[in-house]
Amino acid sequence: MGLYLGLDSSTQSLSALVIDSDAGQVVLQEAVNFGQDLPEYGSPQGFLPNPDPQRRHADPLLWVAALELLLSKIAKTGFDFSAVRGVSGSGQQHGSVYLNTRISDAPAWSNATPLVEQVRPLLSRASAPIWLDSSTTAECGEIAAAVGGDSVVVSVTGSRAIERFTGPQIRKFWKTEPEAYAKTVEVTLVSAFMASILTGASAPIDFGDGAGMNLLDLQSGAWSPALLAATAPDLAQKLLPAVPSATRVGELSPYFVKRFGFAPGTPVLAFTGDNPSSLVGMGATEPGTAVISLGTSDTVFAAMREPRTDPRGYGHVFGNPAGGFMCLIGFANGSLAREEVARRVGLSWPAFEAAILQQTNAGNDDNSMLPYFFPEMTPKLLEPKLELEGSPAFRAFQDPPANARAIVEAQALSMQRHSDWIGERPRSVRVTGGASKNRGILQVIADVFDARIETISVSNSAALGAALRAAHAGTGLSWADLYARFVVADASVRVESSPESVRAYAEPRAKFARKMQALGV
Ligand code: XUL
Repeated sequence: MGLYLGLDSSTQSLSALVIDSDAGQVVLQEAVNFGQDLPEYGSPQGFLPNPDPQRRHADPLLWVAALELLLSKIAKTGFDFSAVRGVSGSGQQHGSVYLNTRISDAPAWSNATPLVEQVRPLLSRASAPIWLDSSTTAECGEIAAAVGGDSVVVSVTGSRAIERFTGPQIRKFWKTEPEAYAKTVEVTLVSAFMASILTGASAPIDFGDGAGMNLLDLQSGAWSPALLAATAPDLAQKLLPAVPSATRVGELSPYFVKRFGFAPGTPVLAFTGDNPSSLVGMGATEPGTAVISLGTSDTVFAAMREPRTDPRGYGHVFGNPAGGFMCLIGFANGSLAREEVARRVGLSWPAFEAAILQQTNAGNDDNSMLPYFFPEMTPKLLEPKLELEGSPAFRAFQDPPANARAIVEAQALSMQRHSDWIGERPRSVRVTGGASKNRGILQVIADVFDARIETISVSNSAALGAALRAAHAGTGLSWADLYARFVVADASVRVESSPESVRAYAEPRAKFARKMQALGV
């Protein structure tokens, strides 16, 4: 049997998923919820509460405790860990852990003491800033200025200097706690930290997650000397060289072998970021298939043949775990904005769907919307920007069907415009997330992108991606073989574009572009 374990250390939970590569089946899924299962860490939402909404830190020991608890929970089900042939994982991106001793230089994990107590003395910083932290605007400006502007940061690292990215966070740590920074011998990411705990040795950061630091030179795969210097002193010595995602970073430490019965020598593949891992879990590592995740916020991600960067500076480029690169573009006005329209015009969710499918047409009779009910990251708008253009009833939010279609069309046009720089026109778009059940939304995306829409019934694409990566390395099965077994599109939800509707979007697309230009974004 070939069992492969994937772990995903996300903001609110740590989850495990085991696949049987021979049988083509997911054989186990288990999770630990940080707030519910580990209340003693005082992090109901996975991070330490702080009155400052910009400051979001988590306790790295919470993640270590969660790992032990998760494996104990799995052990209780009678699962035979000795059948696992490989392990990989993913982590919430950008979050950073600071160590005063490299884990490779620390004593081997002892089975006589809880792991948390062995890791605690190794931390040079008690908390880890995570991706929800937005407190580093000053540091972003300083880093960009030091290297010649944001366009330089984009062209080297694939993203502008961004508050949640690791480089600006490291710089802030150096500025505010210089002594603790000086005592830090290694800075690592959530993903590589978890791999280090499992192997009992310092696991390197992979290209997938490393690209979310504003430090990695995408072309060379090495830390950029200019960005290192702009970020904090002596940073080069505190980072292990980044590695391709397919690197075997070690084997499970004897601690896990003894405690849970894993086979000695079980290989551990580099951990990566949760978004690169989801690219695998969604079966989208080949260019031509894009993924749209419709959640509280919306995300578009896709594999890229070449390391292009977004000339407008909103998108990000990360490493594709299957090789090459991927883009990721985030939109803050996702479901919250759709729900706000539904609420204003009094449409239930089924009526919202019917309004798009049955009561309106592509192009919406020239009724259009700038859909920014809340501040937006793509394009960057610090203030809400809601503008309606069209009939008087539409402008007064008194034409429910047209109002419903308008928000969805504007969001789809925005997703297309802001992903056009990747230079790949997706032939198929895989849509996930709560709103992917809405066929009206799927049809609009199909017509705006002129692509086939598929939905994939994978509940945890990051953990599945991790298990698939471990299986790819362990079995030699091709990605195509693994996807055929584990990432199957729901045959009942196939939405094709309609040539007539595709044509109808030419003018709305041009109009949307003019609106963006008028806003200067
Ligand atoms: C990506 C990002 C988030 C986290 C969530 O840039 O910040 O998607 O990875 O875990």
